[in-house]
Amino acid sequence: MAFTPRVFSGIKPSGDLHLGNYLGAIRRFVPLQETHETLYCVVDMHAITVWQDPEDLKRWTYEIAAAYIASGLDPSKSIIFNQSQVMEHAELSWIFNCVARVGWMERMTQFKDKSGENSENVSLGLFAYPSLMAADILLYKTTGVPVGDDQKQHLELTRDIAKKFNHDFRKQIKDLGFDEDYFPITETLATGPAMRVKSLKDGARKMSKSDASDMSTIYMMDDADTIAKKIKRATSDAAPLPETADGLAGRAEAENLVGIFAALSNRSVDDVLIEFGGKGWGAFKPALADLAVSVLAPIAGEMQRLVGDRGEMDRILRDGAARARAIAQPTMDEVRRIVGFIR
Ligand code: AQP
Repeated sequence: MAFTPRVFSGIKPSGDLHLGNYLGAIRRFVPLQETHETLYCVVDMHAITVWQDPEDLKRWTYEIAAAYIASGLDPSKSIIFNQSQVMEHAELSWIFNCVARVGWMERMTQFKDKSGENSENVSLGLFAYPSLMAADILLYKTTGVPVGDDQKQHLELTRDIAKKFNHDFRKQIKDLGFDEDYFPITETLATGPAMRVKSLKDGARKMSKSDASDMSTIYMMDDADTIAKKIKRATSDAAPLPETADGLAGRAEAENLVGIFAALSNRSVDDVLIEFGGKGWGAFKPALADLAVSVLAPIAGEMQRLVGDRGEMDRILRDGAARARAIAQPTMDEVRRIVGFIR
């Protein structure tokens, strides 16, 4: 059976959005709305796998939806919604909890990273997180997901769940009139080079919402002075910039800053180094700050406007949820029949 080319992705409202979320995720979502059916979700149910203050959760949910729209997602083309408004995510995730094996979850490196030494004491939801992610994706029979490297293992697990479901319920799926698989085997979508933005203070760590230091992270809603100050104080090294990308090897912080410049200006790293090779940080950092402000300031301005208009944001999220439900509900009706639930 041919599946409709459909894209799903989401961001957790677990902190203020940053440049990594923009370059690594949101910006890559935009062109896909021209070629695919697209669903972009604010995954609030994922966010609460670790403690979230309820007021912050709401604020960040609006902020992400606003960032999607301010960055170019069009609510009349893309379905923009928050996960908890479509309860079928939770229901399918429970069924997947009963399909997936504990050993599969135990192998997830992100769980090990996030739980650290404390794995007995984290929420059960954090452990089952990949099962909810599989439900997010498969509820819409998503064919492609634009994920970064950090999510590849979770996507692999989504495929394992789809394969096991398709296999375990082969007879019921056939009885329902499906010749082959019920769920697609979702692919990673290539959307150009995936930029991993690193902390401004440590080129070995990714820029993250939950970083304790504000100076490590450029937030999408930082003002121009704050962006300039953070870039000025970003960790760099004493050497001038090299002439080519090869010369960045072993210079993680330099590689990060040049990579950010290249991504923000849609140029290759080599091209950026043709301009800046041989120059010092005193020349490069102000140019990077100006560039970052020129890209982020208009988006931040539009985000401010949108988050200030709760009525409009609620309308967009409710409309998105209704359109998401229109796809999700027929799927869940079939899934219930496949597993043998009486309705
Ligand atoms: N530093 C980054 N560089 C590139 N892409 C990034 N993403 C996150 N950080 C970077 C991408 O943003 C999307 C949303 O991710 P998420 O909200 O589900 O959570 P995350 O990846 O765990 O992001 P954070 O910011 O690090 O959140 P916390 O601190 O709460 O865990 C994903 O597509 C991700 O690849």
